[in-house]
Amino acid sequence: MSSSSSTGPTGVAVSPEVAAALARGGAVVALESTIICHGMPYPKNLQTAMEVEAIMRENGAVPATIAILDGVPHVGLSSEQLKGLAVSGRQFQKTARRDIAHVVASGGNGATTVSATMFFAYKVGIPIFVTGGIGGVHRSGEQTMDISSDLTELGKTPVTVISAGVKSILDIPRTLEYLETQGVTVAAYKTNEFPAFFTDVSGCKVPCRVDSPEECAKIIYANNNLNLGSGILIAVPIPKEHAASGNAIESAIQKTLKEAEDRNIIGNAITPFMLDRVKVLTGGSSLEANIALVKNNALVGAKIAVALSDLRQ
Ligand code: PSU
Ligand code: MN
Repeated sequence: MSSSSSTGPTGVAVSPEVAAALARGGAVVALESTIICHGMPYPKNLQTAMEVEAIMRENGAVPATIAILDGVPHVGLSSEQLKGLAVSGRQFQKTARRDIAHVVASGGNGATTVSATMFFAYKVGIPIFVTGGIGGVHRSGEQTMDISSDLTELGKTPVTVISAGVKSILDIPRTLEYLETQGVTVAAYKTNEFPAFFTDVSGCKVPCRVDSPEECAKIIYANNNLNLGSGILIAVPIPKEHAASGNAIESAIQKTLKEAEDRNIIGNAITPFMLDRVKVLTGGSSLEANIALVKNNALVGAKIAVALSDLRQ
């Protein structure tokens, strides 16, 4: 998969559109590629990725999807590259921070998770990143120590991640505890409760509530001004009309957790396995909910990016 982007001294290829927007201080929003290759089936993954990019452009922000192509990290993909990614799906290696060096060294194709996407976004100067859900502390994580590197990345990389919270396939209270330990600012958008991806309820209160894109931009600005060095998580609840039935999802999750245990699925295979099985068990309604919340996050993320760009002018 070749590209028209030029690879700078950092070894990262930035697309001309993204490079131009960054140079003029315009609004740019990073997007991950694991959600495309491992989180959704073809062709819905491609449709969603294209719609998300379109929503951002309509709202004044330049989208920058991040992936590793033939060993070269790319920030901003052409439509052909995006299609290649969506069609290849699982042939692209799920690439978290720990996998980056190996995928690059071997000339491989990598779909970046939240941790790897944050790393590259920060490297090229993109302050905001939109996704669906982040990884977290897995249920029984206190025994398995399966804690997503997304959480440590948020602790050490000053990028703001917009997500619909974390799925209840994870241990939400422990995820929030871990984020606190890592010093991550966690804010919920127009709510006092941390959302649980498919639903707006988790039973967990957030330390901070924000009610507008401008308010989010001010927090990001303060974080940068003080050189805090840590990230920010803005949790946007799924729009009410798309919220899946909490009970149906929870019973699918319980079944799937049992299956994963019986089949000894562990490590980085758990999240894609759970997503896929929950989708099947809910008759596809979890996928539709997933698509709706990603698009909503794209809208909110674009508005925050524009507000931040205005604040910096
Ligand atoms: N949660 C979702 N969809 C996803 C992921 C998480 O609802 O696609 C992906 C993201 O790329 C996230 C990664 O960074 O899974 C976390 O994987 P792990 O749990 O192995 O750290
Ligand atoms: Mn893990």
